[in-house]
Amino acid sequence: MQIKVWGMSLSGNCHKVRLILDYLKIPHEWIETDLRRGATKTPEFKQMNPNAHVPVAQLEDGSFLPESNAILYYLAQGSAFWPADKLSQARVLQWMFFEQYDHEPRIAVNRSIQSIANTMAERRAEYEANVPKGYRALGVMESHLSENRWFGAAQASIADVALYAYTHVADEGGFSLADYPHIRRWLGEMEKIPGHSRMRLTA
Ligand SMILES: N[C@@H](CCC(=O)N[C@@H](CS)C(=O)NCC(=O)O)C(=O)O
Repeated sequence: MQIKVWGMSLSGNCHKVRLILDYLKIPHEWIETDLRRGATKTPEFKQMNPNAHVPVAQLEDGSFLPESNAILYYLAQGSAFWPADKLSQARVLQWMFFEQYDHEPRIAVNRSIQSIANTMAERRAEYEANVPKGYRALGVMESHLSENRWFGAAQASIADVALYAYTHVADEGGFSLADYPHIRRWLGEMEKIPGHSRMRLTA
């Protein structure tokens, strides 16, 4: 069967999946799922992902796979976005774990508070605590990119896709990239990949 993806177009975790599908021209059905309307909290949705998060992919065999970076890994097998040698594979995973632990919880959460869920009034303390932590993660990326063209491998990989998702809209969470020229250079290179798209707040 054709791959199906339940995703919200405003979510960077979901946009990662859209990017790899489009880069690799993988036929799929996208089922727009708006978590702000409770779409991830229904019993039917929790049958697919008991953790009640998008994205979720339904694979060729009918089974369900949640977690954006696991979906990237599955879809990129056999393509240039998953390197062949063991050390590069480990480096790609290194940056994907960094993305989920150090980057996304700051950059994506502040974007949600400021621009998606609009919960600044209730969550200002959390937002402010995330500011230095988010800039710290951006600093780690900037330092890496001052000496490397890509994250993890000699060419664009799923580590770049994972990190692109929320970095290119960091301003929507109040993070300025003005002092991060290497990150801006890398974002520009990502945007040249055939099939590329940016997220839009109005999606
Ligand atoms: N680690 C997960 C995180 C997924 C996640 O946080 N999804 C959010 C949207 S970006 C969600 O579905 N939240 C549901 C909710 O808050 O009700 C992944 O990378 O897929």
